[in-house]
Amino acid sequence: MAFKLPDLPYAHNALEPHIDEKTMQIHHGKHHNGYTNKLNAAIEGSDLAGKSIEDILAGVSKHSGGVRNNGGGFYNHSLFWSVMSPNGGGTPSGDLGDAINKAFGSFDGFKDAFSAAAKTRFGSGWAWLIVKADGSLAVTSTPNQDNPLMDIAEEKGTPILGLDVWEHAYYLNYQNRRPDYVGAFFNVINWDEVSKRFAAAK
Ligand code: MN3
Repeated sequence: MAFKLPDLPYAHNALEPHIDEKTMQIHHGKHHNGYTNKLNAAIEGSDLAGKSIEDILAGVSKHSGGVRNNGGGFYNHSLFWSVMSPNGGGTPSGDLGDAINKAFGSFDGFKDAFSAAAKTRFGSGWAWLIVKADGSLAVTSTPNQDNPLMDIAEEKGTPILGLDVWEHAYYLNYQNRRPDYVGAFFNVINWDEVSKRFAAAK
């Protein structure tokens, strides 16, 4: 069973003005689609065909660069679309809000840590909010299409929020102004979805 490009859960223009329609069309229809097709090609006929993407990523050090890059690209973007919403923004409440306050002192403490991770990731990569093995939260970042599920990750955990800081994610609208894109992302974060992922990961 091959991996399938997930549909966007909203229209391409739904996240405007924070993320523009053209970027979403290319990002989902070209980039994410490309990772999906290349992942399928990389695992076709191998013992990875039929495994879950999480299982593949957990043992990625044993696989080819194509599996690492495209498996990461497939997983990361699938998560990314789901943690954004045109009705997003604000602050998380409930268990997730409490866990963020415990880990970072306050929501602003979290926002500062996550923004710093996104802005200082050199070149292409991702910023993450992860649930560690002990159930606590941490902010981390990874290069390229790596992610914290991979056995090669410096800091491992279950990602519940991710921000793509590859230039293809923001260049049309923000050019070199990555910090503006990172700031705008907070207006579209789908905290209901992040809370669900937190509950499932604990
Ligand atoms: Mn991308």
